[in-house]
Amino acid sequence: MNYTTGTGDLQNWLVSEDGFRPEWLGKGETVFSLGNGYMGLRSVTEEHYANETRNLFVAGTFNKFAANEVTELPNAADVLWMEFKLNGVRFDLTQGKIHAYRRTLNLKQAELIREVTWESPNGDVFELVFKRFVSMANLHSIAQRVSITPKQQTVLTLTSGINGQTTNSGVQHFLEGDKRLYDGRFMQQIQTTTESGIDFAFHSVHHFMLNETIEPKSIIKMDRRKIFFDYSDMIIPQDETLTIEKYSTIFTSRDKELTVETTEELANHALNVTKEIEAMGYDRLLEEHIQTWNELVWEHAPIAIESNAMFDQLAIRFAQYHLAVMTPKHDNRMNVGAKGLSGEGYKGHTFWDTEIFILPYYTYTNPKIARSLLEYRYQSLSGAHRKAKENGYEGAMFPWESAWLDDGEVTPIWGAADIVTGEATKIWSGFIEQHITSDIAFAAWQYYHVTGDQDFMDRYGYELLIDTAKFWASRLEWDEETKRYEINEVVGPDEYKEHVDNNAFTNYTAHWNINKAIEYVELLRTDKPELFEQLNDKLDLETADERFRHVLDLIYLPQVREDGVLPQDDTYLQKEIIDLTKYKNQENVGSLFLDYNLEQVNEIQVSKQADVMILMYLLEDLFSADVKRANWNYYEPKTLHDSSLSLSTHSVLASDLGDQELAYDLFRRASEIDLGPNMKTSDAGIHAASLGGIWQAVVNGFGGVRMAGGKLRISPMLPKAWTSLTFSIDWQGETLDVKATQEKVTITRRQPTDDAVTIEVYGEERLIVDAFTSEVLSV
Ligand code: IFM
Repeated sequence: MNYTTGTGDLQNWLVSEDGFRPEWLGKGETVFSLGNGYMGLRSVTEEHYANETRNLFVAGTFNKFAANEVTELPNAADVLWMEFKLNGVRFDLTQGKIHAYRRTLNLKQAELIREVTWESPNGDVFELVFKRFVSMANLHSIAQRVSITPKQQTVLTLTSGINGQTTNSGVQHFLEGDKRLYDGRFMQQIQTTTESGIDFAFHSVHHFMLNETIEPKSIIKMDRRKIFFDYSDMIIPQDETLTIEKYSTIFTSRDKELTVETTEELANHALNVTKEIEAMGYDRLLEEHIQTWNELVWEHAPIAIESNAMFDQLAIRFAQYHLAVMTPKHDNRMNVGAKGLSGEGYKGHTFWDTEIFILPYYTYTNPKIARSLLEYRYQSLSGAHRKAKENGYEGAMFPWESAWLDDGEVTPIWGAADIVTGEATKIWSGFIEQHITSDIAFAAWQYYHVTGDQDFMDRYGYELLIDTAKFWASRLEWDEETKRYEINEVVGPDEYKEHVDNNAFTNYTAHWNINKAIEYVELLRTDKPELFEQLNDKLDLETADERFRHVLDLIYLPQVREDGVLPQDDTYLQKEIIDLTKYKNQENVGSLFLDYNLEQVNEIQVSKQADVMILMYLLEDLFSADVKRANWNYYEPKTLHDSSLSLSTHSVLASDLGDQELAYDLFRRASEIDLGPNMKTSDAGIHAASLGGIWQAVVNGFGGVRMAGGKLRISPMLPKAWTSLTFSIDWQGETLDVKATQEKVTITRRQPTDDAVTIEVYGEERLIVDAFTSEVLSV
């Protein structure tokens, strides 16, 4: 990967690859993936290669292949596909000679460009430029432009169309459906998912130009789940350029904004849109697309890092780019997948990754989107109730992995091979990784305090907070011997410790959840009697409240030892300590499993990811700086950061502890999870949570932004490498612009009012009317 190809206005906006390596296809497919939250398109090349993974996902269109499989996001038809024959030779970069090659993702324009000079095995030379984008302005459109300039007169043959033979690793989620050609040019393929019955309408059309529009000789063909054209006998004179444009649209019967009722109406609408976008042409479509990106992302929440390390600015833009590509902002029945919309990994499912890692980005910069993502959780309460009931509990027990709103739990049961037993490893998360419930409650509370969105609280927030607390109150187990409530048999955030008792993160956040519910029941009772009555009817608040108050002080909260260490669970600190050097310095994550199976790992003091440390980040007021440091010193050396969620959390914490250089090192390592030199880490898709975490490392870490106890704190501390950091955040309905340097920070209210805003800056509460500047002080 090359990060320095952008110059002038495009400095720190371009990510490039300078060579074609078939064994590294997955990296580029993911890192360069395109999308608009409605759909995500893996960046495969037009022409086919072995080991490629051609993926097109439309958010929220889940399907279940068979009763014993879990719901997953189906891989839709391939509309990118084009096969070229140049003077009778297939265009194939594994053959002949590559004289020049560069593929670049322009983050600003969200456009992918591949430039190749290729010599075919028979000695002919061609310059080819491939461009494409997935429109942010028209969520259903994909535009491609291919320019071919031969160095000798050339006869071109092209096969191109819609290929619905795609699968999810062999699983076909679509019925055959109908195919049809309209007006001799517009290809149509209608397919329906096998179980969920969602109709997909795919359309593609080509447009050819050689100085002027041409109509090459063509023949339409159909095959199983496939419709395509064979174009032949296109003669391109030496040094002239043939441009081929391909416009495709994807619509589904899940599209909320459509008023169509039948598949036929859906298909007609889609066909009309395809005609419209073809008429607009690539350049106009691109212009609109760029403008929308600017409005939604680059001008909306710009972050500027002045640094001697150019990579840092690129890294935060890369994170913002992919967050926009993966987030279904158009529909509150959908959420973000752990791999966004860029790969089959985790089946398109939503995890706590959204609430704890991604949501803060939106809460602080685009509350509307944050609210939409939280509304998804509210709407999935039925599944959470079912899961609670099935497990003998009350209230809302959110699934560890989520797909459809009312699905309940969709975590697969069996995972990777156990190297000792030779059996598949059981995935316990869906059964006992339960902290997701308080994570969602926490995120709703955080959203409320940062945005001040009372309407959200009245409609959804109080209910979410109380219903989740009801789950915890029923989940607690009374221990007669110790006379306390415990939470046993769980997996905490550290997934290398299964079936543990009293995981600190789980117990503390459950306690926090119940405590908040008590506060809100009281508030409703006194200040909002009508809402109290409504929720009482639904949740039986009186009984719930009684239980909350009874259990609260009896919940066991593991206590810090004399040396300041908080036990991660009842047994972690008694487990064997081994030399982890080899695994800490690993090139690929999970190297521990080449030597141990999960059962053995369970018995070692080794962590996959932040556990106690993330507790100390989220509930920061409960722990002193000394305790945080002691726990860092104890747990970090035992943490392999085998989950991509780990490094960014550690970076924020290192910032909190005043170790900016360590924080910077961790920020860099987090940024390299997808963008770095390891060419295998991103094969299954982008690391969505890590990208949200990178934003947190910058804004919550170096930018020192935090909402604690309902109050805002902004106390930036930059790493040495940075001269300045500029960003803006939304705080309770207004925008604050923050510029921090090594010496001072200036906070400016974009829409000042007479009511001053209170912000804690370096330990002092400041009443800011329009702007405030402070010297940088260590915290
Ligand atoms: O949610 C995470 C989990 O914390 C670690 N394993 C991967 C999941 C999805 O990203």
